[in-house]
Amino acid sequence: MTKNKSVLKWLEEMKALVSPDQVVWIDGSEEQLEELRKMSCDTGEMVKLNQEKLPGCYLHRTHENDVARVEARTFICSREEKDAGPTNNWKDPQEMYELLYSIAKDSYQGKTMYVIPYSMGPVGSPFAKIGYELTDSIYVVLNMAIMTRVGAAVEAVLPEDSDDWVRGLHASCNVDAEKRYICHFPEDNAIISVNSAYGGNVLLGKKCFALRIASFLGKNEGWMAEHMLILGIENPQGEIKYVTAAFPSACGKTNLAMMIPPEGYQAKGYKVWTVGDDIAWMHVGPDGRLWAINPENGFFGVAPGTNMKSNPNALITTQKGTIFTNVVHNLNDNTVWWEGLDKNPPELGVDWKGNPWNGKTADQKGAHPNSRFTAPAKNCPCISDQFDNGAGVPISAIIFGGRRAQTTPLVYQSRDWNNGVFVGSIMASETTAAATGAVGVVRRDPMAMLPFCGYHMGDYFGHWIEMGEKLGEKAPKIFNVNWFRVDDNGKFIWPGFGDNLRVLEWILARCEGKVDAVQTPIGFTPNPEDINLEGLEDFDIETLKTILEVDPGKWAKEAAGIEEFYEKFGDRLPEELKNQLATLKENLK
Ligand code: OXD
Ligand code: MN
Repeated sequence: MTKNKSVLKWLEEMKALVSPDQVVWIDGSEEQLEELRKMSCDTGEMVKLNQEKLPGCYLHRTHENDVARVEARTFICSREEKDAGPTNNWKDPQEMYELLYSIAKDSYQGKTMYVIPYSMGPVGSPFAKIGYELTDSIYVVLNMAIMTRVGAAVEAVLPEDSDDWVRGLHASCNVDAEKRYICHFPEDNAIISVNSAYGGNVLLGKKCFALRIASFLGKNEGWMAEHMLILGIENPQGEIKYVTAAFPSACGKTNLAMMIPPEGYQAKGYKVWTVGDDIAWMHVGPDGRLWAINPENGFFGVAPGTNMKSNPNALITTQKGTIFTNVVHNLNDNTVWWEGLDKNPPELGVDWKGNPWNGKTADQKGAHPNSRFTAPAKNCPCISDQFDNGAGVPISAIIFGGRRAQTTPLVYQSRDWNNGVFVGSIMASETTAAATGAVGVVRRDPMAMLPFCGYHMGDYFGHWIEMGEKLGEKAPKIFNVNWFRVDDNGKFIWPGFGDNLRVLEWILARCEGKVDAVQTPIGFTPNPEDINLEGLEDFDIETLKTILEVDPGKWAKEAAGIEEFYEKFGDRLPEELKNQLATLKENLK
């Protein structure tokens, strides 16, 4: 238990507010966690799975109305409304404290308050930050113990008089969807989440702290908190280069982060190493380059669609010490199942709602589409040996991407940093009408941060530009990829998955100045012969050309869409980005 004065003072205030029967301090020991696992099985909160097949694994079901992040009920409570910006919901902090405190009041009566000291980033890293989460849920404690570093070791590195830590209060209350609020108070370093018990809303270290609060801290302190995977690519000479990549949710970030190189690449000695699958904190290092750490300690991945073909590394990662949420309980052997795991759904199953479910006859999905695994990063067969390095890894390239049936080529490189910021700011995904070949509705999601930026997005773009000025010549190169172009039948053209390494290879070759490229109105695209297609079946250079194409007509429409989107930001849109848009239009003439 800490001696930090501000922590203890806050704790007393929160205890007086929520009135727990007792307070338990999480020390991070295996004994304590094991005791909690037992207690949660006794109450039915979790189910212990087959320990021979899935050692240390458990199943949990959330309330039916509480299965995903709730963007409409997520608020940035900055003092001034204009500081939250046009892309966030805003409420006045005083009003919200009053409302949230009235909801949370006495809500721990008859319950235990768990105090979780946690570190985002390796404990003691100069880039790590500390948070305290108070929760009434053992499920939250056990998930936090996987997703973050928790316990006494964290407290040992927080000086007694430091106020540099994030306050997090979680109260499950009655999981009443009408009174559910996920609120951030950036100026107070505080998060309050009430009436939910679902991961993204209640594991406060993740989206709430590591993105929303941290993006605000990053702006003020001169670093960046981004919704990005971090990946190391080792070449046959044993050199490892690191890239980060931002994609909107459901574009395969975890798959890219854990990809398996194509056979030909494996034979030559290429390897891929995972540093992170969701969040990157990036700082200018002592050598002037950009260095990234993954602030998390586990993966909170979407289960459906994860299988030995799509992402074997992720599946293997979930085979021990994992908490599954809202998947199918396979009663045949007390294991789990989800759509897309294999073609053998259990006949004797329980669906995510807790009802008997026969996968052979059911006409409804057994696992919730947003069902999850919470798995320790150290289980991952391709986890990087730099994962725990508090200094992070140096970043050669930053990659943006989205799901676009047309318009956006397989890959292009921005002309320079500011052009790259523009490329990130116009990121978009289409709603997946792709299957029918129709072009879906475009949803802009700048840097994949739309739901996660804790302040005005116009200022966020400005912060990116400032970071580029700091980095100068040493700035990573910025690229955009699109694995999702479709043919006239709506079929994906690029094979994706491990073959994406072919594109990453070109990206690294560009970073090292090893290949030329074609100048287009939007940036540089590859000379088709510079993408290695060796070993690819049913895919030739002519097909490649079709997905490298930049159609000025489609881009003119895109520019009009960008202009409309940019209007939202008013005078907080940096001049540099206005100029970038003007240049794009000019280039398309
Ligand atoms: C996530 C998300 O859960 O981005 O990581 O939605
Ligand atoms: Mn995410």
